[in-house]
Amino acid sequence: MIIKKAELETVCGVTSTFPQNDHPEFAFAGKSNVGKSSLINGLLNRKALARTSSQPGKTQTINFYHINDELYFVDLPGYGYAKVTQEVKAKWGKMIERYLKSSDVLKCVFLLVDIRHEPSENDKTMYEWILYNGFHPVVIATKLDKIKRSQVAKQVKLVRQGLGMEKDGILIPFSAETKQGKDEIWTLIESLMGNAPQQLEEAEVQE
Ligand SMILES: Nc1nc2c(ncn2[C@@H]2O[C@H](COP(=O)(O)OP(=O)(O)O)[C@@H](O)[C@H]2O)c(=O)[nH]1
Ligand SMILES: [Mg+2]
Repeated sequence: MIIKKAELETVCGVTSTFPQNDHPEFAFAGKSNVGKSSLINGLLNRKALARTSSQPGKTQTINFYHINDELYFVDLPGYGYAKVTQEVKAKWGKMIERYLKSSDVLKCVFLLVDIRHEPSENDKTMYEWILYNGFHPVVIATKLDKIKRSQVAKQVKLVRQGLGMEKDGILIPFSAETKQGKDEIWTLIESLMGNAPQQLEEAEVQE
């Protein structure tokens, strides 16, 4: 996709009403510092549209980026940030759940995990939560440049097993440094843009 325009259109906090967008939405979830902002910037060829930070836990909002007046990237708040209270974590969780349940145009939820590590309990919970809300999570294993090529297959297996991924679940390794994985992610997004939302497809199957 050629990115002609990308702008932060809406920022939602815990008490906000979410926008009723007409264009397809693609959401990004993952723990703080996993590389979510770097992925969004990388996909959009921008250096700093989404804020990257070595201080995790700053993003406490759901940010809607409108791209080419055609689609949205939805940056969900990072979880697993140790320095916030249980109460704050619960509020973020509720906000994410409210979004997953309420969007009529959400096509796909990307779950980011660090390719170097075994997924955490929080990662597993998020994976199951996305499934529970009717979506098949697409896993992006970030920071691919930080491991040796010879380690990739082993780490991919560790992530797949750690999350308990479905057999046909999609996992794409990605590096914000080398941009490896970028074309694959865009191909997937473009293929889903014309589709009905997953939740609707499933509802139709049940009828
Ligand atoms: N080497 C490397 N560093 C990365 C990659 N992605 C993110 N980072 C670094 O990890 C830190 C957190 O990234 P950020 O995108 O802010 O994570 P977020 O909290 O999930 O939005 C920053 O210092 C980034 O430069 C990657 O693919 N490779
Ligand atoms: Mg971020």
